[in-house]
Amino acid sequence: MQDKLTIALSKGRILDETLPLLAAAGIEPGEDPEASRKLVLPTNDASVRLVIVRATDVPTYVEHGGADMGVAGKDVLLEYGGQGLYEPLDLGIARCRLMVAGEPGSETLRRPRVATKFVNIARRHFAGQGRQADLIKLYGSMELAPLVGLADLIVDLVDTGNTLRANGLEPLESIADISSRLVVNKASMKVKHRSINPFIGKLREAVRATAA
Ligand code: PRT
Ligand code: MG
Repeated sequence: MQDKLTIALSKGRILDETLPLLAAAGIEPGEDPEASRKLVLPTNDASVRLVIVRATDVPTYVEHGGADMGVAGKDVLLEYGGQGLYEPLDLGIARCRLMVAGEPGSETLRRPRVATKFVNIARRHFAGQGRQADLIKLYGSMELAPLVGLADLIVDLVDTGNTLRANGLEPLESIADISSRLVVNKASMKVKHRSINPFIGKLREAVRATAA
């Protein structure tokens, strides 16, 4: 018997870049997930369905069994933390860097105020340097914070650097290289390994073919 598999994805760049890999692994949604308002999407494989969740909710769904598998940015996984998930495959998509940024000269401040949505990552980063920092949690538009005096530095994702430049900010330090990962629920990995292992194998092949 075929195991039923639920895969959690988020709209936007992760969905855009995951769909071609899923297609190469033989899985295609019945309708365009980006256009659809449905949160549960059947696929051409009757045993596989996609669920659409917020990017930051993917680890929660997968850890607690709302989905067997999911695709999440390494940034989201580092911030989420914990040992509750398997992370068997780097999909090599949605690449960017987690960086400390600010106005030129801000790197030397003794006790910077740091605005970020990645408070756990930022706390670990500054603590690891033995540096004091006051963290300010934001949910978006981190680049604005230094411009209005809310913070001295930000910790944010940087791809082309255009957003930083457009706001007079500079990348100051790199924290981590980011790409999206396949994550798997630990119980599913045991109970449904007959379906999940071949699926991971096909995805791995698709990633390899894309990289080549
Ligand atoms: O949008 P929502 O709040 O629902 O969730 P989200 O913002 O987490 O989702 P989404 O789709 O924006 O990002 C999903 C994942 O894509 C992230 O978790 C990262 O792993 C990855 N990713 C890759 C990026 C970027 N590149 C990226 N450039 N996520 C965000 N950005 C943003 C960045 O925050 C900054 O505002 O793009 C801006 C910088 O881009 P450049 O090119 O101007 O440097
Ligand atoms: Mg976003």
